[in-house]
Amino acid sequence: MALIKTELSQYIKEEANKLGFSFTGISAATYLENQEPLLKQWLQEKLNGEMTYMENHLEKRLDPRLLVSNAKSVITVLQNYYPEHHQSGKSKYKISKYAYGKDYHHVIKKKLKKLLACIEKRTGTLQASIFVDSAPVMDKVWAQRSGLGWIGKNTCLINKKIGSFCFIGHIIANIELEYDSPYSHDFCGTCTRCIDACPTKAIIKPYIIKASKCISYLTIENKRELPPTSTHKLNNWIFGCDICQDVCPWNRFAKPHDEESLHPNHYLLKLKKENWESLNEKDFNKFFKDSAIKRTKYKGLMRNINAILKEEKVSMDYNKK
Ligand code: B12
Ligand code: SF4
Ligand code: SF4
Repeated sequence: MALIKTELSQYIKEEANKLGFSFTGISAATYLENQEPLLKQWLQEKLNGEMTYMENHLEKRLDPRLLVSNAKSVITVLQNYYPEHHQSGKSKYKISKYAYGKDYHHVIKKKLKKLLACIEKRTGTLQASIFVDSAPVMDKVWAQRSGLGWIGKNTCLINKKIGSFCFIGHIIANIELEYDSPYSHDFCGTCTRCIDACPTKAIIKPYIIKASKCISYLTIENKRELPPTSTHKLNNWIFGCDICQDVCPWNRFAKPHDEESLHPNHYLLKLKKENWESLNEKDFNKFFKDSAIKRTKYKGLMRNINAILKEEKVSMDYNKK
């Protein structure tokens, strides 16, 4: 039986590798006891802003066996999304790298479906589900538990070989497998670059983020007008923010991914500020049909652009005085 588990686990990792996932790790599906106080504290302090979905299904978020009955294993994959070509120049509004290509939820789900089909060829039909930021699952914690990296002071999962520009996905299944050891080292050391560089001071303490201050939250999750105290800190970011990852020394080793679907949207790298400002809803829907950028909807994206424009006008008027 032990040999079967070892062989099957090895096979899963090889198939995941063939599908282009960067790394795969496996953990026993158990209750995340040590996460309960941390998650509850984060919610109690209202660090989730208005993301009320984070308050729901706490038991499921902490225990994958409540998501998939008889779950025994969490198979976690990392997908590198560090792009070869970046937006560059001052004439650009900035989009975070995770949204350059097709919506990662669909891209990874499709690949995980193929992986599950491979596993089922070996095992027969399983009780299993695929998760890509689509359900109450603590993605980074599972990646850390299955040895794929550590959670840095910027709160991102960092893999020593590819850095933090990677997505996380899982298959939770009712098969027993061979489990990897949790990642026990934290390679942040005395570094505080991410904390120092964050323009909104959203990393309120090492490893703790106040989401409602984060540009990613403000420009994507937030449904209201941007708080006037934040708009001069956006630094041209109109969808997400990569600053605390761009400054991270562990991303110096990031290598471009080769996942076709995640290559930058044809229009994205070309668009200059004036093109973004004059974008109409029809073109937005056409250009970003398959993109994660759709999450803000046209209205949200224009709200972000207009907030930056308004801020620029105020500072120009001030300088004229
Ligand atoms: C909510 C959310 C956000 C929120 C809050 C961010 C956050 N850190 O939670 C906002 C909107 C701000 C956000 C932004 C981004 N997100 Co997001 N987000 C999520 C989501 C849905 C849940 C994360 C979560 O559980 N938060 C709850 C709190 C409690 O968790 P936490 O901050 O990780 O807190 C832990 C630490 O505080 C720690 N802790 C507490 N006290 C202490 C003390 C010590 C000493 C230590 C060591 C630890 C510690 O324990 C807590 C629980 O583990 C996940 C998907 C998922 N289902 O997991 C994606 C996810 C985390 N996001 C992702 C991405 C890509 C981003 C962005 C990079 C997007 C962008 N470019 O704009 C930014 C990064 C900003 C940042 N620095 O984190 C990826 C991250 C991949 C990776 N390599 O880490 C995920 C995993 C999605 C995915 N499946 O790929 N996100
Ligand atoms: S994503 Fe940007 S705003 Fe959010 S914590 Fe990182 S640097 Fe700060
Ligand atoms: S910038 Fe430094 S402190 Fe922040 S996550 Fe990277 S290594 Fe850790």
